[in-house]
Amino acid sequence: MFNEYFEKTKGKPLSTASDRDIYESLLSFTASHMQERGYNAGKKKLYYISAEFLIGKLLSSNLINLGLYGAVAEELKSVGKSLADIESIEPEPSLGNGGLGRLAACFMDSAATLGLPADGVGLCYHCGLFAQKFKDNKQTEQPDYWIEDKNWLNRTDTQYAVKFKDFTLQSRLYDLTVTGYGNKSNRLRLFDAETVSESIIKDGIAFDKKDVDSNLTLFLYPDDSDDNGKKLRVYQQYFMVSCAAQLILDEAVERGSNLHDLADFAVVQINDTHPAMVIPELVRLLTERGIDFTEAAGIVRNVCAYTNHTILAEALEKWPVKYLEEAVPEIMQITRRLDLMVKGADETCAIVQGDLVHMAHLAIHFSFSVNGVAALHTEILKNVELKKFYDLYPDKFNNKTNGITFRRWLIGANPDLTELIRSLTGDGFLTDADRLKDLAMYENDTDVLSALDTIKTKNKLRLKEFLMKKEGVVLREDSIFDIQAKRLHEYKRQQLNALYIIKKYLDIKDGKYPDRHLTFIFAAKAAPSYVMAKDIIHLILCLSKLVAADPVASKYMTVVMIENYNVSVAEKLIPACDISEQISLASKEASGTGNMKFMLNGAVTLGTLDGANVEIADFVGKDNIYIFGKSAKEVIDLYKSGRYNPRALYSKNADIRRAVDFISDTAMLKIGDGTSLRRLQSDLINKDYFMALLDFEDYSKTKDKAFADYEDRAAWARKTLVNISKARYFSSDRTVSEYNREIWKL
Ligand code: 26V
Repeated sequence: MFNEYFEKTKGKPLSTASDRDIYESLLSFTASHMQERGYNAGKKKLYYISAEFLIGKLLSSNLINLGLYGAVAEELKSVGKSLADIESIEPEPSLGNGGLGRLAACFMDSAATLGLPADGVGLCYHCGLFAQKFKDNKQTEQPDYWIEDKNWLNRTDTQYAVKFKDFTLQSRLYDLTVTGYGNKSNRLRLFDAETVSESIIKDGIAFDKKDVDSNLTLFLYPDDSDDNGKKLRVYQQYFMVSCAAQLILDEAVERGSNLHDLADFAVVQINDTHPAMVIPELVRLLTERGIDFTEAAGIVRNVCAYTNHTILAEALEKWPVKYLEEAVPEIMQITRRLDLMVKGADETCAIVQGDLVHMAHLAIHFSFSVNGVAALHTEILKNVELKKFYDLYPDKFNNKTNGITFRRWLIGANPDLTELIRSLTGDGFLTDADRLKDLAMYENDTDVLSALDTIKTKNKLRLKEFLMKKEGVVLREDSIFDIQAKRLHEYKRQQLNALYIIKKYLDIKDGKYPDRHLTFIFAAKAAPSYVMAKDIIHLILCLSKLVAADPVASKYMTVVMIENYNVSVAEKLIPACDISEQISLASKEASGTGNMKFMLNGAVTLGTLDGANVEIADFVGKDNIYIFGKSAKEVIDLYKSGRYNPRALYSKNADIRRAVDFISDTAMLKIGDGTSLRRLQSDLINKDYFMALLDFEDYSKTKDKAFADYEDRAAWARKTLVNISKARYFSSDRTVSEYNREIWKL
């Protein structure tokens, strides 16, 4: 079919075309098929408002969902072309930081697949998150342009005026079609500001932060380490929610709402606090259209639902009153009136406290549902972090454990495993993940276990080839691939992993060799102004160089930090993984979703009892996961008592001291920057806020055990089979169905 389309539209045979020609033609071919599907419709519609949609490349996933992937791949193959090569031309839209944005993208896929009328609403960033480049073993940031002349965005005629205090910006809506697997489509509605200009970007990702009309949608999360950066985020957020609110009301009226009954026509999911200003903005627009303030506030409360994705205090947004007053005084005024409506005895639940607006408090008071993203996380919200709100509104709180779309993370990323499962259980699991339970009957089938092992090796070879081209590193496919891929943050504890690597390196120097070659892979971006995170990247890159240059150590281990982690890299990395590192300090990782992707692809988790790891552990059982470290309760108590003392651990434990001391060893200082390495070392000894030293011993012991167990190849393959089978619960189809049944009611 594509062959014919190409010849007709291009006037030449496919076999003579360049990969770029084919890519651009495939894009229009696919887009026209998506148009034909039509859109999910209904009286009530969900608006999932999010500052991030980490959608990844779209060609393959669109072809998969249209059911055309296999046929197009075959057609291309028959004329000597490869769909994988063609796909590599597509630029990846990096419209997210990590899990929160990727979750939004998975939900879009599932909602369309389930036939729910559900649109995503966000911003059309010109560069998205920065592109990461390593220079002198350090992270640098570059703009990441992704919008080419030929792209997936549909420019619409929809425009809204967004009024700030001193000026008005005109928006423009761009739609991205999201087609369900074998179903109709929904849309991702991305707003841009007409006046934005890429020409103001200078020297990496620097630009004039005060020039709001030129810079508003240039980047995702501009560096907010200074006041102008913070103000810019307020402008961005208001622009996003004002466009969203205008769109929601216009569409609801079009579907027959008189606005008093808005809750019968629209539900808004507020994805973390970034879109929380949609609450006062909806109130403003409803009063502008003649509804009285108190009724408007009630309507909005019945329309909005809020998802919390973090308990880290520094990530819970609080905006200075004066920024809001400077940007949109009317919204500040409305927020104060809303605050008065909920003023009770407890000052700590107020929305406006002193000179700060607590965005999470605004979202909780004026939503009908508040959810956490994994069972443990929701319990911590209810009983610790948001306890006072839970006491006020016990019925609002609920849990929705995250999920991932199997279309991208299994069919797309791991075609061989998909084929094996299909041959064993039939096609059903592609739309009904529960069917993966049928895999359990093969637990003792040696043919199946050895097929799993063969597929893993094939995926390792694919990763090897990819990294050879991308970074010039050479991996060994007979090695154990131990992978930690996620945002760089101290609570996720990449530094703990690095300390283990140092220990292994020093053991090897002492003549204690591992049974098998070990490959430690990291992939992570650090926020541009996050000094400690950048120091950790520097440590890992220095270790990687040190090991590679050592003739003995390099025989037993390899350390790789992949540049510019993104969805496409994840799709290569995850299917090749043996051991999935999920080692956050217990109580700190709200859920994690990488943990689910790794298990679905047959990796075994090495992790703490944190976030969704707790549920993973419950499902797979203790023989099929490696758990270590202090519990969430122990950690929370330790914070409360203020008794954590890393220096005492450092003094007492020789293994810890040896690893920590090595960070500033002369061998390291020869490669790295002494200021950065010593700063990190001193932080670990004197502060170690996320308690890496506390869990070091248990982590080392447990990791050694996992490496030893890997040598019983059949037993290991059985663990991978159990993980794949039990991953069924973590399908985002299940999560989205729960949201719909209990919150959205579409
Ligand atoms: C954001 C920031 C930004 C500034 C620097 C510090 C900092 C720390 C944390 C965050 C987190 C923002 C929210 C977020 O991405 N949460 C993630 O949401 C995922 C989907 O629910 C979940 O799986 C992850 O556990 C959670 O970290």
